[in-house]
Amino acid sequence: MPPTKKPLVVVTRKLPDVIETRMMELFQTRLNLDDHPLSRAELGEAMATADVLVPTVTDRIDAGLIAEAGPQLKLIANFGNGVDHIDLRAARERGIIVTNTPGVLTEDTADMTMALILAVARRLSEGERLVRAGRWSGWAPTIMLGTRLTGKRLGIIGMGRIGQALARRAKGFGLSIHYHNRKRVHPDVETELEATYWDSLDQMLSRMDIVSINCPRTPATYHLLNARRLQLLKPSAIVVNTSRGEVIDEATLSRMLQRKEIAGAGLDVFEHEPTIDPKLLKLDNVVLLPHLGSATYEGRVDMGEKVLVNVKSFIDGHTPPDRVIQSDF
Ligand code: 8YV
Repeated sequence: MPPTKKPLVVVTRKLPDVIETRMMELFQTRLNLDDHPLSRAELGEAMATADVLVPTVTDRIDAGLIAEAGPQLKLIANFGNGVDHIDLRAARERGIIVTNTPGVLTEDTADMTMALILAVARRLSEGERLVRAGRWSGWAPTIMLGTRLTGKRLGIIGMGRIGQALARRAKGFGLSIHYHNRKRVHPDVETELEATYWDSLDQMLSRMDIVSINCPRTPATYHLLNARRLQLLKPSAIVVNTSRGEVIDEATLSRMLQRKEIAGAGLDVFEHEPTIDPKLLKLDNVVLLPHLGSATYEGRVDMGEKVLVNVKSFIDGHTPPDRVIQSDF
């Protein structure tokens, strides 16, 4: 009997070596060795030939691309938690299963969110720039004063895994925890986190010292912080985003930061990555990171292992554990 052909798995970006090695042992795998972001044409070719596509956040898989998929493509096993770059409806209509990598980047992303809160409140990047530029003329009682965290109110938008992990950390820094979520979390979680639930996002926004975006980007959360809502914030407020840029109206946020209508922002994600509103680049009261929320070695390996399990279980004829189900979008 001729050996059965192994399914072709196409991976769009460079993954940790240990994951790529295992991937090649298990499947017929096409890697992206030089790690360039795939063009639309390259993605189309991948969709036309792959049995399984392993994309990342840098691949926009819209309805047009899904229409170009060959009949053999049955699984899109995303390397990443957020699946907003994939048209889930088009995938479902075409009978393609989509999986993601939940749970393994919670702690890393919560760490980065806390780091951004501290960095903005205590002016870390600004101070570092001052020292490196050779402009520090010595200690003085009133230079570069920041804002104390203890006793302030943190409003978390999206109290899922990452929101809760952030709340645990923030409590340790003496912040009081407030949140807005589609659904109120279990009373035991509220008790543990001493968290106050706000049914009205508008009312919460106007009372917070720090606001952190931790909800996924879905059609319902696009520009959730629009101009009207941003104007509800106190002028002393700090906004932090480690979710997706599209949840905030970036142009309005930049303008308000420039005019000091909002005190500061810590942004790890942007509306048009990797392009950033040029106004933001000129501001001292913002800390800007290149989408590093889950960027730890351990996190990337864990994400890769999740992808391997999803692909393997699918190929073996089982339902992959991290199937993104319809109610998720
Ligand atoms: C990932 C993320 O780095 O998983 C996510 O949703 O935002 C990031 O932490 C990226 O999306 C990988 O595709």
